[in-house]
Amino acid sequence: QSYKVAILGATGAVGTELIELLQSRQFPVSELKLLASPRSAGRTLTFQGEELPIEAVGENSFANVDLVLASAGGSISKAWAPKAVAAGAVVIDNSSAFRMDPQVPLVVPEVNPDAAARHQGIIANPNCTTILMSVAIWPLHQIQPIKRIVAATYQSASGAGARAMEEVKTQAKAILQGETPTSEVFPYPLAFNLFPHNSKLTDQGYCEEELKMVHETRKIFGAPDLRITATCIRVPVLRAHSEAINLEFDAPFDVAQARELLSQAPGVKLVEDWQANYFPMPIEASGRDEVLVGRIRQDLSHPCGLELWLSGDQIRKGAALNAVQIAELLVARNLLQPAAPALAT
Ligand code: A2P
Ligand code: 11C
Repeated sequence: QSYKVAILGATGAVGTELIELLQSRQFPVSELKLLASPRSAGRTLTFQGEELPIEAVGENSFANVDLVLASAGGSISKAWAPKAVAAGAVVIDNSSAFRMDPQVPLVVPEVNPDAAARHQGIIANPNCTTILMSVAIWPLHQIQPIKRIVAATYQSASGAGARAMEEVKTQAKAILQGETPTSEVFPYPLAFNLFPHNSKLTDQGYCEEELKMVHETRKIFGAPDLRITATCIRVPVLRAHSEAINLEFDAPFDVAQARELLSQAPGVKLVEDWQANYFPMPIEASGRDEVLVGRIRQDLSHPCGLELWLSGDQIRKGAALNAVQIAELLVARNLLQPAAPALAT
């Protein structure tokens, strides 16, 4: 069986990766629809050697579509996902629009694949920093429940989209030519700089990105009381996020056991050469499917603490790959079925 698939946001950083992944992973596509804003209508993108037209998303875009992979931002998903579901499609949504909706499963296939079975038309793809952290720490949480997580992130430009990636390159060129860089996507120049994540600040003193790590991780892990705090920082890296993660358990976690577990964990690649001071780096994570994890060590300040460091491709596992893996899971478990009409509205 093969499926009629639509990509909403096909021209974006995640959208173009979705096209590549459907092709390289040989997802059973009978027809692919590329949807974006009216700005892109009429342009084409290549899929399986064929030039496909990009259409402006509209009322008729989802007729007979089985699966929508949406990555055009929260407001676009809010506007179009319910319509796609009403038209009989299953939507895997990469935006934050539905993630915390109790009716909507939030899925990382390595962690909570069974949650997908509860879908009522929409399945949410978590925030990229949350996905990367979840894949790396879930195998440890299985052995000994994590009590508290303290995370600091080093997030690439790609998290803010294709224009943001171009902006950093343009800024870097300007600076190297002795010019003053300008910023449009980001609030400040990112090239040769860094700043706290540019998402909205809440009155708790955390930005939305930091709170996503808190709430989404709890939902994915089914651990509503897990204590999590995060500091999210944007760094001048193009497409892979890195994270320094401190974990606290009820009892000491043996470092050798943690290393052994992570060397075999799905979606993880252990990258550690202590002699060479060689650990995960964003340039090596870029373009790879696995989350690179290393620098696993005992927390000197706490007998029950463990430290680790990771880098993962924000566009692939942090977004497009996770969404395609969810789609593959739906196919494998025969869950790519329209929602019951009563639930679809
Ligand atoms: P477009 O290229 O036509 O603007 P990124 O996250 O890399 O910035 O990409 C955002 C994606 O969302 C792009 O594919 C973009 O299409 C799409 N998009 C933005 N606004 C709309 C809209 N109003 N309707 C449909 N797609 C949109
Ligand atoms: C970033 N994680 O790196 C963000 C981008 O909730 O999906 C994606 C925001 C989201 O800026």
